[in-house]
Amino acid sequence: KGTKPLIISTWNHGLPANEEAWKLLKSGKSGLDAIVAGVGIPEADPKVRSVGYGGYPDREGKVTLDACIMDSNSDCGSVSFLQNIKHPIAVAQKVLENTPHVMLTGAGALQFAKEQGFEEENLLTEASDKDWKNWLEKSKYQPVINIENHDTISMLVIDENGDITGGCTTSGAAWKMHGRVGDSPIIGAGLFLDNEVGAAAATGLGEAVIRTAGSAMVVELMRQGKSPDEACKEIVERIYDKHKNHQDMEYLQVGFIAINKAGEYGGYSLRSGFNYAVYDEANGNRMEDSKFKMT
Ligand code: SD4
Repeated sequence: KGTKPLIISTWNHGLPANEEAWKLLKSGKSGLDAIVAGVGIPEADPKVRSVGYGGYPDREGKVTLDACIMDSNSDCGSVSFLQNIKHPIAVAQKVLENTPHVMLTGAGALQFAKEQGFEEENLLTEASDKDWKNWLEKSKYQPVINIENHDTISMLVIDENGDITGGCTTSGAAWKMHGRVGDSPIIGAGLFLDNEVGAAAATGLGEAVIRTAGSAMVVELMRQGKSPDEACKEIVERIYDKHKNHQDMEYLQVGFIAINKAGEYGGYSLRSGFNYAVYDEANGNRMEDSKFKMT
């Protein structure tokens, strides 16, 4: 039932991201290059307030970015707490390709990015600066479900040979503490893949995804025979069980997307409102609403 190639990305900004990634994939570029170019579109878009340029800052007014990328050989690269670089996913690719390491963070990640030729720039737009100043008046840390906090872009790609790649990039939770790192740059939490099995990625409250090793678990559930939909559902149920008496429950949203080796895909979220963009040969590029546990 599956189809290859296939691209799936979280949220509405997944549509233009898929469009670009599909173009590259069809022109013979690697899954990695397709992902970097694809998610690079929302990264550069100031209207997308949860990724890259124009992303909401932390509570000190600093835009700090998290991203990671992984290929079919299980090679990965990640940057976290990176400032002043518009395309953290591209830096993550350089970590994968040009270093013996998997993760670089903060000042070291910035130093590496500059050595690789990336330019430093201010990522705090006037609009995000204004929203931050409004937030400061009350300084209440209480994310708004599906809006402030949950618009990471994660993209999973299976090419026509059945090789799988994935990437994830975000400005993280709005108004987070300075130095906070979410799930998105953590291999196994925000993103995971095993080229023998499939791939999964997360969006939503990173703390909950990290606590449960979310994306790694989705892939393991698929290894045991679950469909992408079933695997995403099972881990969302687990996250619910672990959090139902937790202070985070009130505003908790998490969503997962997944693909398997056959080119089947699926997704599931805790609350309604999550959607993802899917691109394949037969049906083109379109949005699909995720199934969910509760409203
Ligand atoms: C995080 N998972 O940093 C991300 C949040 C998200 O826009 O989905 N953000 O927790």
